[in-house]
Amino acid sequence: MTQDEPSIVILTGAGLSAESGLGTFRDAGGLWTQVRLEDVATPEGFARDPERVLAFYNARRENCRAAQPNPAHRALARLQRARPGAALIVTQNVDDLHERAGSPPAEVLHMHGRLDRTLCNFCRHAFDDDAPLSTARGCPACGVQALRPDVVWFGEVPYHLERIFAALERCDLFVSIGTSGEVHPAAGFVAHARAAGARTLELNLEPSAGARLFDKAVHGPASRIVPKWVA
Ligand code: BV8
Repeated sequence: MTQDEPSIVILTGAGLSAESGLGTFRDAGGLWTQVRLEDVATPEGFARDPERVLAFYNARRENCRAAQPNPAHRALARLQRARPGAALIVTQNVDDLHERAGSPPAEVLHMHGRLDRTLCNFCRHAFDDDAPLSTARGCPACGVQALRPDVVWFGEVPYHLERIFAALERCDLFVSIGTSGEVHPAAGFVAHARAAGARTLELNLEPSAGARLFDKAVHGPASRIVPKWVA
């Protein structure tokens, strides 16, 4: 993002990909209502039962491959292509639907990692890969059988925080789309942007946990309200 561009930071969450058929986490029927996050999205859960964790992520890799970007992803990509460098997407999502919709990869920060990358839990070597994960696969760098999805689990430090906070401090507008505002540090971004003088807008199916911190809100399905906002 260039220094003098009026800048927009757009935080996206699972609600953006809901209409692409990927589950959200905390809605009725959401992922965290089917499995305990402590069992499948923490380092402790992986240490306790790696096969169970890898099976959970292999299933999500399958769903991700079958999913298609929806009109909301495509509208955001149009905005970014129309104004190169002006709109930075910070996504909590681990799918690649922003990129497949045409968002420039350099303008999409996956703060919770990506399902289509694999990480060695032993030497931290990370690489593009969406083959089935298994405890029998050795790390291509160190050979240890400790491969996991390159996603940020609870208790782990999210990616790109320095660049995210620098963008929040400089942005004119902070937009939050499809997130419940329950997970930190992402849930604190709106307060950070406000403190730096940005206007704040929430586009969500319903008011999030941080709703009171937004100057404006539009409620409805992302595939309807996001293209209207971008237009
Ligand atoms: C960390 C990857 C230390 C894995 C995920 C205070 C400060 C700091 C930390 C904490 C804190 N309090 C608690 C913590 C610890 C913890 C945390 O936040 N716990 C929660 C449960 C209270 N945070 C952490 O552990 C984080 N790490 O803190 O490290 C640190 C921090 C900073 C600096 C140094 C050190 C790591 C958190 C990351 C965990 N990994 N994902 C995976 O995907 O399997 S998070 C998980 O929740 C999801 O992946 C998702 O990304 C994330 C947020 O969920 P949402 O995207 O919001 O989804 P949700 O279902 O909740 O909501 C969907 C929304 O969409 C709803 O509002 C719904 O109404 C709306 N919607 C639905 N359909 C539509 C729609 N909107 C529009 N259209 C529709 N059609």
